[in-house]
Amino acid sequence: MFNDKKVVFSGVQPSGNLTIGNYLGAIRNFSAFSEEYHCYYCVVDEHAITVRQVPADLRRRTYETLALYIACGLDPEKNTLFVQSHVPAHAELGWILDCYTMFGELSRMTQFKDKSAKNADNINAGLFTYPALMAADILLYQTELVPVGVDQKQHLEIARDIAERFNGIYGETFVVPEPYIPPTTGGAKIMSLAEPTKKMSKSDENENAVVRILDSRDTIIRKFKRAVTDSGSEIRCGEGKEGITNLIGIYSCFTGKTTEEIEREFDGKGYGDFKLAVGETCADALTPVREEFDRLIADKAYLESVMVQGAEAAYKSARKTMSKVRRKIGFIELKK
Ligand code: AQP
Repeated sequence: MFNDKKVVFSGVQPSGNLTIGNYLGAIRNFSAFSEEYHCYYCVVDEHAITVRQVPADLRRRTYETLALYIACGLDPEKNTLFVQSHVPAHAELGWILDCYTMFGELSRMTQFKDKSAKNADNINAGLFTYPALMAADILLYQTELVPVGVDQKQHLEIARDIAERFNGIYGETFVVPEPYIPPTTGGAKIMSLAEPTKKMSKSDENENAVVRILDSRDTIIRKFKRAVTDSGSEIRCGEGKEGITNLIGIYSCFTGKTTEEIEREFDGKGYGDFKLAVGETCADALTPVREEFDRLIADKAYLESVMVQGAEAAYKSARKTMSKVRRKIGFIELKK
C-alpha cells in the first residue's frame, strides 16, 4: 500500500489536554501529507514521562490523543497511528543514539532549560536526553519530513546532526530529515493568552493561558475574552502588542485571512469585539472535532484496534532500520 512513498513522522506527548497550539502548529497540518507520503503519527508516551505523570491520567490521555488524531481528520487506514511504547525499537534506538549525542549539544537545548526550571525537583536524565529519543523516533522510519511547531526546530536540528554523525561513521544508514514548520502567521507558535511572550503549553498550570481543543464553546469564548492585551485600542500587530498579535495570528489560522485583511476588518472596532470574534471563530472551528472526539472516545475497543494495527505497521518498518543499525555498530544478530 505504501511502497516507494516518502515518509512523514510526527508525534504529540500525552502530557496534558491538547491545546490550539498543538492543533494549529502540528496536528491540523498532518492530514495534508496522507496521500503523498507514508505518514507515521505517534502518541509519544515515553517522552511524556520525562515529567512526572499520574499513571491513570497518562493512560487516559494516550487514548484521548489517539482519538484526537482521528477526530482531526487522520484516517487510520491511510496513516500509521500508534503509541510509542508499543514499539520497543524507539527506546532501543534511543539508547544507541544517546551514545552518538554529545553532552554539550544537549546542554544547549532551550526546552531542557525551560523544563528543568519548571520541574526543579525532577531534573532527570530522560529530560536531558529527550532529543536523542526524539531523533530515534524520526530516524527509525527513514523520515524525510517532520511537521512540527517552531518550538521543536532545535530538536529537529539535533536529529539531523545525529543522523549525519552516524552516517559519517558507518556509511548511509539514516535519511536526514527536514522540518516542516508552518509560517509564523500559520500557527508555528501560538502564545499563551495570559503571558503572550510565552508559548502556549498544554502543561501550563494557568487554565486561562491555554485554549484546549476539547474546551466547551463557552469556555473557549470566555478564555479569549480574558486574554491579556495592552493598554492601546488598535487591532494591529506590532511591538508591545504581543497579545493582539497572537490573537490576530490565531484568527488568521482559523479564517485563512491575512494580517492586513484582519486589521482592515476590525479597523475602528474595540478589543472586546475582536476577542469575541476570535473566540467564536475558534469555537466554531473546533466543534466538529469535539463531536467526533466524543464519539471515538466512547469506543475503546476501536481505539485499541487502531493501536494494534499501528504498532504492527510501525514495527515492520522499524525492524528494518534496527537490523541495519545493529549490524553497522557491531552487535551480533541472532538468526531465528
Ligand atoms: N504553542 C504552540 N504553537 C505551535 N505549535 C505548538 N506545539 C506545541 N505547542 C505549540 C507543537 O505541538 C506538537 C506536539 O508538541 P509536544 O506534545 O511534543 O510537546 P511540546 O512542544 O512541549 O508541547 P506543549 O504543549 O508545550 O507540551 P508540554 O506542556 O507537555 O511541554 C509539536 O510539533 C509542537 O511543536
